[in-house]
Amino acid sequence: MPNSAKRPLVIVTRRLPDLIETRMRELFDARLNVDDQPMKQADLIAAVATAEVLVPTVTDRIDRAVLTAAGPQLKLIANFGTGVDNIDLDTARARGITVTNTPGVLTEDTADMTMALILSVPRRLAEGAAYLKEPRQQWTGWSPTWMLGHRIYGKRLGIIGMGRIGQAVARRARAFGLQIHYHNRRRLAEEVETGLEATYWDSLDQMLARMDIISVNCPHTPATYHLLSARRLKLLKPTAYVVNTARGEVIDENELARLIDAGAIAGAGLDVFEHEPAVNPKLLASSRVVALPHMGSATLEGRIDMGEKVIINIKTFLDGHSPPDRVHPAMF
Ligand code: 8YV
Repeated sequence: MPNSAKRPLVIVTRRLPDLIETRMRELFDARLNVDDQPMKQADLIAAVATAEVLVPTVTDRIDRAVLTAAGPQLKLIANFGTGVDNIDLDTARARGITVTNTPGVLTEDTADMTMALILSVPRRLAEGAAYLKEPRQQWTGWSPTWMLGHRIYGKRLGIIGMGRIGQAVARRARAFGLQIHYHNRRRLAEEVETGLEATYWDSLDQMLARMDIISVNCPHTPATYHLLSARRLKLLKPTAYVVNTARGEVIDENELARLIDAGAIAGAGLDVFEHEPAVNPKLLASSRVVALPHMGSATLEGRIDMGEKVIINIKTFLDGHSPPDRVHPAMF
């Protein structure tokens, strides 16, 4: 593109992989966040006053105040991420701003991390690893009754949210000998269900009461906020584990922490939290909780693929076409 041509102003709120930032600089008048400090609401409001395209992440709250402050030139929010619960979709639509996301490319990485947590918590992986590294502890050697966890083979896994990621978790879990159960807004097509050997539960309550491990894989929407409420968490067996790689808001985190503390739930593997970056101290203190700092899609390959998707969405949109990953509020 000749230097004299006016390139669209694209404001990116966080540092992205070098390869992606380089390409963005080539294609757009890209304003990048070299310090990678999360932007405050005031910074976002200032950004949308001039940006033609905004590229936010999960750490940016693109709420009504931000969207109302947007100038008429802001036409696209190309989210770097699949979840769009950070964006007020209704206000964006009302203001004629298109929203895109990055589905598909982080499915396998997130499913891997889910499987890692499903293995880690019942088998006490983090506890064992921390034990050896703790200088005050002195490992005296193998013992037949020490550090015993629980077998996952043959146990019942209940997946909440059987979209791309839920199904990828089911495929992995079957290979580990888990029985697959699921609850979803819509029942899967018969051939998909049969292929996964999955049992559908119309009633989430009934499924919860019978599972050994629960995996949360649904998006956070107004309908799924605290889907695992205090009442529902109490339906779980005291031997059950909860794994969440979706969004913290889907679980009543305080109640989960309280029930684990009280021995009413066996443990949890959590990659996401209700008030990130804050984490309930009870969860952090519990030896029965494996807590990760939102790492589900944190592979270099995944983040490059996400960046590629963002670029394709922006380019397609600016070329006057419907971007491939356009988000419609009704999808969530
Ligand atoms: C992303 C995620 O890293 O894409 C998502 O929905 O939860 C994460 O894995 C994050 O959202 C980036 O904005």
